Amino acid sequence: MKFKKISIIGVPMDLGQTRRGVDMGPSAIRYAGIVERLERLSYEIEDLGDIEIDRAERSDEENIGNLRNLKAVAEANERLAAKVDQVIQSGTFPLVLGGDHSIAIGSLAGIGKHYLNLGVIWYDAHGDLNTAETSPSGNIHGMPLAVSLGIGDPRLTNIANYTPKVKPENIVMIGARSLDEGERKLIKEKGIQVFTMHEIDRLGMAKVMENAISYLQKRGTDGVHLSLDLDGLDPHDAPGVGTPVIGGISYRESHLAMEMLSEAGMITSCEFVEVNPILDEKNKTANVAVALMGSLFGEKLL
Ligand code: 4U7
Ligand code: MN
Ligand code: MN
Ligand code: MN
Repeated sequence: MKFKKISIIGVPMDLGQTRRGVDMGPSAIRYAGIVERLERLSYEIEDLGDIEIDRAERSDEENIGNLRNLKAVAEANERLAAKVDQVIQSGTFPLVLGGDHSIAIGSLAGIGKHYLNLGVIWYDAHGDLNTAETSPSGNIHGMPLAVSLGIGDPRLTNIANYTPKVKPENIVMIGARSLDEGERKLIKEKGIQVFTMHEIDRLGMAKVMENAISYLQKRGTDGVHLSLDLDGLDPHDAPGVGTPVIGGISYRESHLAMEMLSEAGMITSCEFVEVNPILDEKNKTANVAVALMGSLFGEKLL
């Protein structure tokens, strides 16, 4: 890792979906000891606190078309983009803690302008490639990857005043096992590289990560953002998520994936999202998130 300093940004966002409690994700991850864990790896850690979210009780008027809480989600993502931009400008590593996955819109908006050829690893049970037209739920946490490709409502795609934030051929999805019809279509149309659970079962995680890493290296990426949705893991290992899907990636496999990314030294920003302590078992999911961050930032047993 070429960074000495890590800046933590909490995003207590729950407006991208309908389950309460995911706004407490950043607190749960801090409580699980993220700062101490990374300090032990001799990074300098700066906790920038939380991005402000408009907490007014929501009514149906906040839903614009099929986009739930559009205005509040867009505003928070503008603030997050500005904060991430500032962190990268100061030369430190942005570590974003969610919050629901709609916050990837703001993270990528802040990151994208700093790279000519940004890569993205989307570690998730879902594709997050819906638009207002294809979404079965209207939940913006199911749309951030499409938005970052420039596909969707301009009030989301134009955050930070440019679009797109990433090219489809620079995206690698890992762990997918629940895709909607519109998402499948987009994956095929755009040629997005996907390692579904089938490939993980068939090849094993070591081979999948080797392939994922060499794919992004061959693409000539000058930075790689890791967007890790805890529901990419199996609900047995990460029960505290709003949209669990059985048959997921194990804790061990995830651990290995993070170690391989650490060895490759390619990750330049990341976010860990969808931790919901209300749905969790004794903060297990936040503890798993912190353990994975430990591995990603270079923790070794010996
Ligand atoms: B997450 C879903 F329909 N695809 O769009 C949708 F299955 O950030 C789920 O990955 C989205 O947790 C899950 O609502 C979003 C649904
Ligand atoms: Mn998901
Ligand atoms: Mn997601
Ligand atoms: Mn989810």
